[in-house]
Amino acid sequence: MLLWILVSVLCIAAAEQRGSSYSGEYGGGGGKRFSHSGNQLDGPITALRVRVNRYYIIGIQIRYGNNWSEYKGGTILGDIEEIFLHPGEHILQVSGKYSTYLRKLVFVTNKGRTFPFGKDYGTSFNAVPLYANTVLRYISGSSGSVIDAIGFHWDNPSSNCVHCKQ
Ligand code: MMA
Repeated sequence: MLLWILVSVLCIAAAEQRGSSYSGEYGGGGGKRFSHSGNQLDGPITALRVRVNRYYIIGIQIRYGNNWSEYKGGTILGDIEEIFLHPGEHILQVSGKYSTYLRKLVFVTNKGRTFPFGKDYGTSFNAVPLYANTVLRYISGSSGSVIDAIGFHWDNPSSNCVHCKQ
């Protein structure tokens, strides 16, 4: 009986922790691969920088906790747009468009805010987490002189930095 209770509790705990899912990859096959999987240890996503021109999402940089990721993409074309999230604000959905390269990104948060970047051109995608109460934790993709492709990794929200000294 005791063992049965223990097994049930462990199963419930495991089920509640389940949360990882992946959406993507959206875009073309060019560029060099990148992944921010290590950056998620710096904390939740707190800000975005997206470089856009009239055709493409040229580049992207994401702030995890207090640390900016490396910038990926082209460094010449376009204008950088920067968005800071509010404390406790998380990205719950990313839609967009691609045609050979990434053309448009629209980030939607749990505070009801929507941040669109780029151009309405190409094939649409709509990326959301598979499990309830999970959020965007990091991105991966391919880049060269623009962002060629992007994928979204969802998981339980992280509230702090795992590998920093607090
Ligand atoms: C570079 C190279 C390609 C990539 C494009 C667009 C100009 O070529 O890295 O592989 O597809 O940039 O990012």
